[in-house]
Amino acid sequence: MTGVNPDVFSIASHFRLSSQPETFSECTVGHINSTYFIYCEDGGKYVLQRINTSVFKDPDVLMHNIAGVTSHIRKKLFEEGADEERGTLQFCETNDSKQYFRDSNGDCWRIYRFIDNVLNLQSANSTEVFRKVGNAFGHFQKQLSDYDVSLLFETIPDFHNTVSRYNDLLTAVNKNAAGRLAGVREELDFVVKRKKTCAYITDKIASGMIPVRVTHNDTKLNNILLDEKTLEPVCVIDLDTIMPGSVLYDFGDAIRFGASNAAEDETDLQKVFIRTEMFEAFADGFITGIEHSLTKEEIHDLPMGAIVITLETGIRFLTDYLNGDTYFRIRYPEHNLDRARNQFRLVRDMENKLPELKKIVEKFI
Ligand code: ADP
Ligand code: GN1
Ligand code: MG
Repeated sequence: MTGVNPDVFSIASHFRLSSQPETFSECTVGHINSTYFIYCEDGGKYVLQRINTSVFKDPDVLMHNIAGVTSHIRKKLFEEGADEERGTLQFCETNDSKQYFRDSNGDCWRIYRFIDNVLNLQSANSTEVFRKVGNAFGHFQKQLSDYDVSLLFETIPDFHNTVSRYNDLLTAVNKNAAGRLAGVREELDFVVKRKKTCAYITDKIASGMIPVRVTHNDTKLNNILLDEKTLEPVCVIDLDTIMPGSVLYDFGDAIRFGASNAAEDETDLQKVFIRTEMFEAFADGFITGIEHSLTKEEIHDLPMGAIVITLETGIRFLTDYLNGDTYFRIRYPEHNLDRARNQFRLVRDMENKLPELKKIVEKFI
């Protein structure tokens, strides 16, 4: 991690920080925003982020959502007697009391207080830790269960609408913008065969079979900070996609990333499979954390949630590959294709294990 962006200090000068920034480093975790850690003369630490405005088109709406949700969570932390400083994200305002700064290029920047003595994991290596992570995401969900949904804007319309993600893929196929279509026939075939699966959650929401809640929508393991010594969850971060949604999204996304035996871009597909013991640990923690307030239908559908969200993520990677890598940050030209293949392999494995996964969740009903 090296500091390369020469504008960091000048951007930081527009914010009310504890003292003068001395050094900074670039954070390479995360596919969407650009993140820098700033270290000040007095020991103060901050997280500077360039908001990806081609993904989040309206930064005002984005910051409105995060401000509302974090102050709600802060109240809950106070009531619970928990750590209000470390338990949720806190902004630093700009010198003119705004929540973000727009520079002369039109780029939008925000600063969070740095939460210290934490780490984030790229893969779950113990059921004990992953159970706690499940518990923390479940608790987060519970904390927001009385948040007024009407206060939330949709920061990315149809974010987890898997049917529209499927249609986006077909549009990308028709355009073939990057000329890569010939190389993805097998992957397309895999998706087309699962067209019906794409409608699984959307249909259930539309018919009222599963409720709409306030959901995080991006519950990968690296979006939760853990205490570096105890590995206890400290703070759920990356709140850009908090929107009305289904609990199946949050459960499913956490499983596809954390319960997989391999990273989401592992190319040795033999290594890509769902670890059922991790699935069970997360499910246990999540259902306990949400204080057993899931409906029977929701619990029953948790395994399908994991399949649909993994399929959806694969579809999104494949779409981006066909579009010429305009959305996700990549490290090499075939990165999105490798990610898509990986996700599809995981889908296939979960489909094979579906009876076993269903048996696991039935225990929690
Ligand atoms: P992206 O949307 O690109 O994933 P994130 O908001 O998840 O961006 O931030 C990227 C990374 O920066 C996180 O995975 C985490 O390691 C680090 N990070 C973000 N906010 C904080 C914070 N307040 N304190 C400490 N580290 C943070
Ligand atoms: C992105 O921002 P990050 O890296 O936490 C993406 C998620 C995907 C994920 C795949 C806003 O998450 O939806 O599931 O990559 N976030 C956005 O790793 O699109
Ligand atoms: Mg993130």
